[in-house]
Amino acid sequence: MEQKRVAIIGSTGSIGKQTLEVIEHHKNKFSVEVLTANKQADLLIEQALKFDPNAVVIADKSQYIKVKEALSKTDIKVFAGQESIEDIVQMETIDIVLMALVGFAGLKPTLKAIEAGSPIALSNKETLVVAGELVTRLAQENNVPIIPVDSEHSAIFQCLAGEYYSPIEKIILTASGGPFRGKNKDELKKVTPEQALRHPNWTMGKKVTIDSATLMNKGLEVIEARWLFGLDAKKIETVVHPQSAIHSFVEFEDGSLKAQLGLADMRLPIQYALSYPERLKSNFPKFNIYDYPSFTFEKPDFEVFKCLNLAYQALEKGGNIPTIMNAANEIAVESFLEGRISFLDIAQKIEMAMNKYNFIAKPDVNNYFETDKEVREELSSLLLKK
Ligand code: MN3
Repeated sequence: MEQKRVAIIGSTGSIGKQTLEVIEHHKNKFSVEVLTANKQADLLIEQALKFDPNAVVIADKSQYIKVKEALSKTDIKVFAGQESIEDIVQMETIDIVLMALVGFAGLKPTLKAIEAGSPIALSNKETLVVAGELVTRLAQENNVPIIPVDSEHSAIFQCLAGEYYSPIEKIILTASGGPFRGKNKDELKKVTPEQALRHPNWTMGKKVTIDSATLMNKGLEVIEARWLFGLDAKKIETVVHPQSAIHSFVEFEDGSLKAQLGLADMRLPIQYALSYPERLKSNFPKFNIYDYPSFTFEKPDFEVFKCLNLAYQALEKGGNIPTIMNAANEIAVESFLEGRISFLDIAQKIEMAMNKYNFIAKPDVNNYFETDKEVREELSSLLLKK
């Protein structure tokens, strides 16, 4: 494998940092071409000095001078602003873009990277949730591979290697169940953000950790899978598997079931997405089957964890409904973290939004952005601190 030049969009977040760990382990295979950060200028500077990229972007313009000065003794180019992230993904020297932004913010740079023809290792699931039809169609037209980083989708992607002509009966996405597995509605009424942030198996950013507690994360992943693998919603199931050892299953029409197993360590799917179609030797801790004397499986509780249900409904209705659902979820999660709404309110706010805003059956690119903006602005003024 020739050395790949990697652009990490969102390098100071959880996935971005783990991507740099992978690259550090495989310096002969990968080099860092671009790093971008939203606000964390100090960490961006530290990463830039260590990995010597061609260019960095700090989205927060007020920190441009700070970054520029800190890197003045290097030949690293420094840019600022959201627009610069959209421009930089089109740089010709990029071999693969690792898209690690969180939320709707990932959509525009992903569309720009597709336009430029860069392969994309996609960690940002919301991009496919809000505009999956558009993103996958453009990727196909531009011949751009989208390689999943999300562990469940990476598992399915790995199970499908070499199965190009094999008809799929269904895929089964595994879910850990989060910190509130087995709880009823009464018990969930008063849970705090601190409790919701205590995920049993995975260490992740705040947004996805809360999404895991509500099971919205699994709902988003169902929609993500629909677009990545071109499957009907009826062929996408979810199962609660508290050990988080099996990262997902594919069942073929002949009845054969394939699964991918590994530790709950995002560095493995990140590395696979970067090295695909090759596999690289890894120095990270490895899975030991004797640490897992039993695997258990439970049906998810769609009544208590209503968000999962809402996601299936959004997928079925299609159009801009998933966009509405996603925007409402992002604001509701933020509001819950601010202590302004309760845990169970999250699903309620999302459901209200899904019923309230105008349905557009066949959205164009502007409709997606307008829908997101409308929902986000209105709910922010209602649910967030001023
Ligand atoms: Mn996942």
